[in-house]
Amino acid sequence: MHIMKKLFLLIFLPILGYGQTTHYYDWGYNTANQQINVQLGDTVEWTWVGSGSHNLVSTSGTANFDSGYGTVGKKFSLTFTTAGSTTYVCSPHSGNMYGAVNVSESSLSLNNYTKINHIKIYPNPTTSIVTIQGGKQYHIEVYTIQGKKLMERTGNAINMEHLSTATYIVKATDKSNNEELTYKVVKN
Ligand SMILES: [Cu+2]
Repeated sequence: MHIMKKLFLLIFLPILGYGQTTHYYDWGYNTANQQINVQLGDTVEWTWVGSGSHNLVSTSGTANFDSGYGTVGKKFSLTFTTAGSTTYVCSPHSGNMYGAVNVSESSLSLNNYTKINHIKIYPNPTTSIVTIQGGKQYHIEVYTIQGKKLMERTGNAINMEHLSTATYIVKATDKSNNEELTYKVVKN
């Protein structure tokens, strides 16, 4: 079963286009409140730095891990295949060595969402429907700021009426054109 699952991930994750980025972090006395945001399928690798002997153990959430103890130069890496957050600590130094890995299930790159588009979306803020200027047919997706996909449809407008008051990411793609527009939309 375990081998089948690994095989499945190896074969299908690339096809489905999940992120496969490796994120590198230090792990030592001065690593309080690490917040590591990754995409499903990404790997996080920690490297032990500084003095002391430390472990890295999950305390709650979707993943379960225990690196065992090590000293400077030790590495521990993990690929995250379930969406959600997992908190972790170094057992003897949980006051100043702790953090969370937040795994989002979408392929939305949160680094890109502030990029300025010359095509407008309106109205923004909105109370219901937002329209992308130009009348083209897009694949429109709405995400939370954390990258969780909430809705999608094809067209040049989408109705956000039932969503609660917050800021959302609206992504519009036109594959025929390699066009990808990303907006921050405020829902009132
Ligand atoms: Cu420690």
